[in-house]
Amino acid sequence: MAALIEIKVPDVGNVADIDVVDVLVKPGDQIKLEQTLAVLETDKASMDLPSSAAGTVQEVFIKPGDKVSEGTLIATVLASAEENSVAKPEQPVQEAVAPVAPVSEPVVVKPEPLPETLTSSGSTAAAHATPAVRLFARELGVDIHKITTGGGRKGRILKDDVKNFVKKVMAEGVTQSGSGIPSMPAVDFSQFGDIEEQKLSKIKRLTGQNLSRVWLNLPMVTYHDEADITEMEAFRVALNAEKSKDDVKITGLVFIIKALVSAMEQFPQFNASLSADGEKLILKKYFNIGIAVDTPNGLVVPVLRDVNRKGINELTAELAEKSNKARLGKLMPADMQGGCITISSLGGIGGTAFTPIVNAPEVAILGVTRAKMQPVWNGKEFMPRLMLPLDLTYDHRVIDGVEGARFMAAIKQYLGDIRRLLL
Ligand code: CAO
Repeated sequence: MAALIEIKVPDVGNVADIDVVDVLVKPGDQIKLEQTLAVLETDKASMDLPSSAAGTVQEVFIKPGDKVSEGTLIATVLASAEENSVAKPEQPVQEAVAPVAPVSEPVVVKPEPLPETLTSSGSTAAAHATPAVRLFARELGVDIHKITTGGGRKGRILKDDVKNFVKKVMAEGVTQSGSGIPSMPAVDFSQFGDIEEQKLSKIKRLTGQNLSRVWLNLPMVTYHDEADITEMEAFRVALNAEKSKDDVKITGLVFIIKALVSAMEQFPQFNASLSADGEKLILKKYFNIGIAVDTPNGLVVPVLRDVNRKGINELTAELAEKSNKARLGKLMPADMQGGCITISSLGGIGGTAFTPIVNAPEVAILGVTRAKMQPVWNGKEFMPRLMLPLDLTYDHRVIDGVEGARFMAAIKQYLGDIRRLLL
């Protein structure tokens, strides 16, 4: 005698609105006892929902994307007495509650041969995993076929298996130029106290992406030194004293820009970019300097063009104009293109040193922090000298450590005696 059995979501421990990620049966399917009907997912675990009856599926009441809770009707199954040991055929319609197996707990990681890479096993066979898990693997750049056995029912590959696979490969140090790096886990900070969410500005998001790309692709070294700018500062103060109160004041940054360009003329490999295939150095015959400007919306880098052909006053006016435009959000894309080296100056704020990140495809960036009067030994006595901390980060594929030190020595020499900028 046949009986129609309703299969519902059982007690899943106070969790409501569980996502249905996959439904594996349709009306007319012959199913066995314990066969998986659907895959459910909470933010903590994914669960196979096995059938508590064998027979023919009559109707399915859920689809991927639905949310279910305890007691939600999953399907009806027409079960014969012979096929069923669990169902009670004497009852014409029976309410059967399917046990839910939390397949991700405990996570069973089966030993597997050491993979050469995360991707590309060459296999085209369908992996034993739900579409959601396959998508998750694809997003991480993992070829799911490389995961030979999963911790789920009948070896089904689960999200945790993919995560563990990535962790294992990363631990072995097998990466492909940064691809497949696992993303940071999402943390619900509200469990620790009050929080507020703030959307990042577009500039911040794009800058963040670019900085991460540079960080992952460039082997960078930062070299620190100090320049004696005592005389330069006296000259700057004297120049500003000649200006009327409406004139734009000259800051030390303009001298640093000139000194940097003179050093670039002396060391052409700093005014260069590596070709995309890494085979050639492209040397530039123009001298454009990017200036990192702090704005309410984030960091932008306007470019001062042909600095080698401009004097201190012209550069002062241009720096003021471009940094004002930057703060008002009025820079055009062309204002920010074609830079050769960037300067990031925090000198107006403070600091003793930092490690700026190269604005690739440039090969170096000069960081500046606050100048400070210091006692400097001249061989006979300590003299008060105004010392300017400088930080040079360079792409080590292009610049050797010695070249970096020589380049910095040249900048120091120009700043130490600005008459040399005329030579
Ligand atoms: N040592 C001591 N004083 C310094 C100094 C230094 N290295 N650099 C600047 N100052 C002084 C200036 O002389 C000026 O003094 P007064 O107010 O007495 O005239 C004051 O600090 C403010 O200078 P400034 O910052 O307005 O001008 P600037 O030409 O030095 O810099 C700009 C212009 C646009 C670079 C700067 O305003 C700015 O935005 N800096 C932030 C850069 C940034 O965000 N970098 C990113 C870091 S992370 O990648």
